[in-house]
Amino acid sequence: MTTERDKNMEQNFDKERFKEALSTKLASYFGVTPEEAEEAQIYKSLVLVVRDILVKKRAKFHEARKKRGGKRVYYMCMEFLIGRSLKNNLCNLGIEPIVRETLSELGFSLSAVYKKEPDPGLGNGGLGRLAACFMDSLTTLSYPATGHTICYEYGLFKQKIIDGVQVELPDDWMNDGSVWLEPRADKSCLVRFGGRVLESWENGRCKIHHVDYEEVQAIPYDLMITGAESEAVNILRLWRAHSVRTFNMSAFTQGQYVKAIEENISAETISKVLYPSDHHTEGKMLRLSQQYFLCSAALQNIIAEYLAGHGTLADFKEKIAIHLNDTHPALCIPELMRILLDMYSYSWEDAWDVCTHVFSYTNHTIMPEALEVWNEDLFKLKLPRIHQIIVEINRRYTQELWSLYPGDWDRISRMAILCGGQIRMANLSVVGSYKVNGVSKLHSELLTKTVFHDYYKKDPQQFTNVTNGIAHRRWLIYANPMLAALLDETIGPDYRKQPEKLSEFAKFANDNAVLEQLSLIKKANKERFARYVKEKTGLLLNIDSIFDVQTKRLHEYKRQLLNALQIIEAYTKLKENPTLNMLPQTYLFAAKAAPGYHMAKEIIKLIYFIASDIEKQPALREKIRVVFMEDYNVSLAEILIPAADLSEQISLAGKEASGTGNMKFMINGAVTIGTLDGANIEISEAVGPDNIYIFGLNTDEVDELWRRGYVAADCYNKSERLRRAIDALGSGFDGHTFSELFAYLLSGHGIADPYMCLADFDSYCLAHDRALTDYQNKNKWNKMALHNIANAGIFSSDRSIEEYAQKIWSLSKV
Ligand code: 26V
Repeated sequence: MTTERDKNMEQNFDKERFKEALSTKLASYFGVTPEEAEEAQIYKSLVLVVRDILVKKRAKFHEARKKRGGKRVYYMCMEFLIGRSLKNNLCNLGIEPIVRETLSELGFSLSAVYKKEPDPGLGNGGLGRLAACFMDSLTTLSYPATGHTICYEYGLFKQKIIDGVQVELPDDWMNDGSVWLEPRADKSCLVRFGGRVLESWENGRCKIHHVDYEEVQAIPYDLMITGAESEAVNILRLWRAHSVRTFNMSAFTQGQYVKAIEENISAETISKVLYPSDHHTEGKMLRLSQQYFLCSAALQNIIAEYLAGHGTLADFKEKIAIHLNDTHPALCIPELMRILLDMYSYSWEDAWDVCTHVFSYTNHTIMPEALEVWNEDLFKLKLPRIHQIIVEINRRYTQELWSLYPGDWDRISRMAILCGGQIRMANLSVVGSYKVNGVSKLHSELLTKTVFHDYYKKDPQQFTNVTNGIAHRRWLIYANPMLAALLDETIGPDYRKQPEKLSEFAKFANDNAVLEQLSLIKKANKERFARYVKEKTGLLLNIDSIFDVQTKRLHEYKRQLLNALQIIEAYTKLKENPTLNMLPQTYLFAAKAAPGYHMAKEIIKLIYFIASDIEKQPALREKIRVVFMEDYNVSLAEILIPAADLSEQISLAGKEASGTGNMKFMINGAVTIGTLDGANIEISEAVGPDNIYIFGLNTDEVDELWRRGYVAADCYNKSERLRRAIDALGSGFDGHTFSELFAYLLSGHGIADPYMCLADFDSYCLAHDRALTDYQNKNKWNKMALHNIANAGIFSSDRSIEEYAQKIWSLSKV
């Protein structure tokens, strides 16, 4: 029987015990006493102490889960943008105050120790961050879940801006980041590439022999995931590729030292680096190798674990859910088929029945350039057995389609997995999954009307929506502790685990003391951010200006260019009339561009030189200022988002599947200026039209305008404000002209202004004007902020996960 003491080990965590545990780690790993230790040693030893707590907790959770039996979920994703772990874990465990006090007695500041942790960039943006938020909620809610991903040696590049040009530097996060990881060599397995497939008949059955392949060893590294005030500890399993060829001693002894090492290199490249261009597939074979590497290693591991616990695969499909986060892990489907057919002698029908009861799939974009396809000939060379299986899945599926839609070749070829020498991963994912979902109401609806329309017609029940969410503990409670304290004080702490209770904050909409508090908190967060900016860039921000923020990946469809045009217009007007009485405005940007994305880099350059132009005019920069923050990542987001007054969510309607930054800003009391796109629509419904600035075309209007024939020049000719902004591109900023962007917007190579910045410009400016006017009415603005916070509960990933558990995975809590 577990005693009260065992039950919650961290509750018995006191200063003395902590000091002792920390000293032991410092002594055994670094040979120093706390007095002699350096900050970096404190950081690493503290991580080791936390890990010890988690290992014990994990063991208990594991036992409870085993005893209960039931279903578990595996969340498959090529990216988990987890952010730093130390603070999150200390807060989740409720031991942050003790750690802070003890360290302070030893002469260390916990905040400084936090900064020693690298921020692992194991994802590009929204998709990877969503996966991380989901692991947080799954664990907090005590669902048995395991994440599988790749342990990239180099995460997303570090960004420097030099003279307006983005320069990419390697993100070597493992050096100080790997202390969190537990290598599990005991669970390693082999993944096969290349070779040939031979068939032979034995006892009336076809046997498959894969020969001449190359093997790569997959070694998992486990990261323990905590939940808030939760007994659960789940695992994120990160796979690293190693060469199985042992060091070539004979080459070495023959003096070919370098050759002996070179032989080990190729296998390891598989987990070397994260591909940095989201929304654009390049069809690179290394990316395909990464995908198969993850799928094969994870599935071998899932099956081995299952057999260890159950002895047989009999109930596998009742006990296991495997979720494909986008199409990137879609090879899990043919890989599970391969394992069941070739290793466990399943019939095709039985194996397919397992697959189609186990897999579910979330789509994250309908942008055509992000939909993955592989060249079939190259695919076949790299993965011959998997290719055979896909051919057979496709053959059977198209046969079924033929009987449903005899003679309808167009439809059948649209729905086929193989077509024109290409393998279509989205089609594979839909065909192999029992449920498919989009990530916001609008996006899920668009899926059934466009890319997946044929499948939707065939089986409407297969499609559903689960609107994205964010880990509100990380993004509100830990990132904005003052706001959390105000909420605790006003509505009590229940919202921490029941985010829908945030709605009780609406009761304080007319409480002037609370509104005043809210505005003081925003001010303090702006000050905190300004200190950070001062330290990083030397710039002194004006706290009394409105902080207007757009942070997200740099992409044409997200329209940072539209934002820039609006700023140019305001700036040009101010230059013409320097004494203009206007609300001081600070425009903050942070964004990484894919390294090969020329237009995105031009937009960064434009923002950079608008900023530097303004900096040179001390009188004007009191009124308008632009700052481009380098190297956007989770840690920067955590300090920048709480400081925002206005949240820019201005994608062209129909293009942003959901957005999750919009939710992070909202829950921190920023008001959104945005289009009717992705989850903005649901945000707008939640807060009501008076607490958001909606502008621009909606999806129907965008479609209609395309059909009629969109002519960007017409907008230019009609609007004086727009002309002023666009003409300024030609005259330039800080000595740099932007003729390419000018041409992009007005004449274009193919279509001018493909994301319709000009069509939405006037309406955007008007929305901005309204926001600036409202901001000057402090009481009104504070109320808007309050309503945004009070209505943000539904955008917690706790709600998303409850929906996945119910509607998709049929999962229950331990
Ligand atoms: C595609 C590729 C192509 C190959 C190279 C690496 C890579 C990485 C990611 C992607 C898929 C991008 C899809 C994506 O990130 N979608 C975003 O998902 C968010 C979470 O659902 C959502 O909030 C955003 O609106 C959506 O753009």
